[in-house]
Amino acid sequence: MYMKLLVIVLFLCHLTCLNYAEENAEAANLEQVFKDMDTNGNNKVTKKEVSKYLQTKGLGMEPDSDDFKRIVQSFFDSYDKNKDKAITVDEFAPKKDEL
Ligand SMILES: [Ca+2]
Ligand SMILES: [Ca+2]
Repeated sequence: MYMKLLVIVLFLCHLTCLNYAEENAEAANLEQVFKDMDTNGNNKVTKKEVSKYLQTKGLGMEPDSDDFKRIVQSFFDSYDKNKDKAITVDEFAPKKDEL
């Protein structure tokens, strides 16, 4: 069960890695994923929004379970670079010209 979730997190990380190597189409995809996660549209994705998003992906996990919390936490650790407990679009889908 945990392995399955880990694969999903790795897949999301992989999407970000692709963003560095591939054309802007990949960045557009990431921005779309970001918008899907940012349910209140304030251009920041909170842990709560990540949890909701992952749940809608049909993981079939209890939101209060330790495994699920661990997944959300590792997702956050990967993307929240300045540790302000919110992921911005720049953190999630960095633009090439900022590298
Ligand atoms: Ca938000
Ligand atoms: Ca942040």
